[in-house]
Amino acid sequence: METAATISAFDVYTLRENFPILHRRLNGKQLVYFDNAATSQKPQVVIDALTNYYSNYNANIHRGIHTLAEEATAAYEATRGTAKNFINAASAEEIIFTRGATEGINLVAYTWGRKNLHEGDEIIISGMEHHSNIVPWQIVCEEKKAILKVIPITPNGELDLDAFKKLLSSKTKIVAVVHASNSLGTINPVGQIIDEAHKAGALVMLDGAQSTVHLDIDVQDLDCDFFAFSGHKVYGPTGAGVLYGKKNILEAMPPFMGGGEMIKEVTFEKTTYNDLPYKYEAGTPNIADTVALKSALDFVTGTGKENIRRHEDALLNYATEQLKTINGLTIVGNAKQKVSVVSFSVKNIHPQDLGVLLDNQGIAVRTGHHCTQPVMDYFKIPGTVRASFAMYNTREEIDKLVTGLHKAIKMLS
Ligand code: 7TS
Repeated sequence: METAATISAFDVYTLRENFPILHRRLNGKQLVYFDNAATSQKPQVVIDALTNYYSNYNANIHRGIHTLAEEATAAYEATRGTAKNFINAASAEEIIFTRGATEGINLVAYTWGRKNLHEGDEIIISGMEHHSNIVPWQIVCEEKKAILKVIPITPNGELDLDAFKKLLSSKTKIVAVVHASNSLGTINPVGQIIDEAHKAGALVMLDGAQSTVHLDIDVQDLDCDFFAFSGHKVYGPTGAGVLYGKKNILEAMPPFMGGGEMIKEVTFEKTTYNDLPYKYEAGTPNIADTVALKSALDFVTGTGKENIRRHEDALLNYATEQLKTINGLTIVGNAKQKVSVVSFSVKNIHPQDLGVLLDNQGIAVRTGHHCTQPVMDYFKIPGTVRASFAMYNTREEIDKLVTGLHKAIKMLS
């Protein structure tokens, strides 16, 4: 089987051979997997990395002097180096391993938030946040009597930047926004948001759960203070993710969880904490999945983010064009800049009914509010059908979606 490194030009059919699950058949039909925004499928190199770890060098890390422990530690730390390069952090100390984006955001809200927020301080989020970039801030606001402000969205699914500028003040302590929306596809103008927020003296946390797989990420160029992503949306295993934070900010924050590994010395009188990044990695971490995350990031880099982006943009444009030809179908989220996510609703048909009928035809989409209930409230809809495309999807699969939708709509009308 070819690996990404051996693929010279971007050939989607060759690339697909790296993903064994794409051979799966459902109800006699070949699987069409369009739920990539929820989680992407895994290339063989990632599956092999997991098997290899458990078959050959499973051991606990950072504490053993035996060979297996040294090998496991080296592999775990190699992922840190790869992740640092993948998002262009200034140093590996700024890469904290987490379970995913949700844990990264919670870590910042609980540690930075608890230390730095006071009564009357303000946090700005946006109207298109995933619940995991809303609820942690609500919890810390309640505890610290801080105030949550929300950047409104516009009918085409973009952020209202004029309204954002008006929300900013010396009371704003942090702006936490999604880089690319999981339910609308919108790529937010985060460079501008970061500039404005910094001018007002606020920090910026980016939720990179959807952007990391599609866009080039350079946290130094962006100048964001925190950036969180989940490995499982970047072709890696579940349960392994990254929180980036600027070193001086991470150093000044209190730890998240207490336990082994995050300490230097423990006595009953006083405990001193470990250096970065270990201060935020209490207990035995998710070694296997973190080790395999390196293979996923290398696979993406080997395939080439630019190649992937070009392919996914073409899929997005083709799908948008084709879907628009369906009577009664409305695309929800028409931002100028989008990642390859298309949400839509069909007049008088519940999204879930469409989802079930598409599944019967072997087509996996997500339906519902996509953990962005305020977005659905804004558009006054119960939910959408969402097709989200990955590097391995094809135009033929989009044709199947369109045919499948025609069939489903006929049955439901
Ligand atoms: N932020 C955004 C923008 C997301 O899309 C998601 C997951 C998260 C945060 C949370 O990521 P996790 O890996 O910690 O769970 N989004 C979705 C989705 O759109 N469908 O399923 C999960």
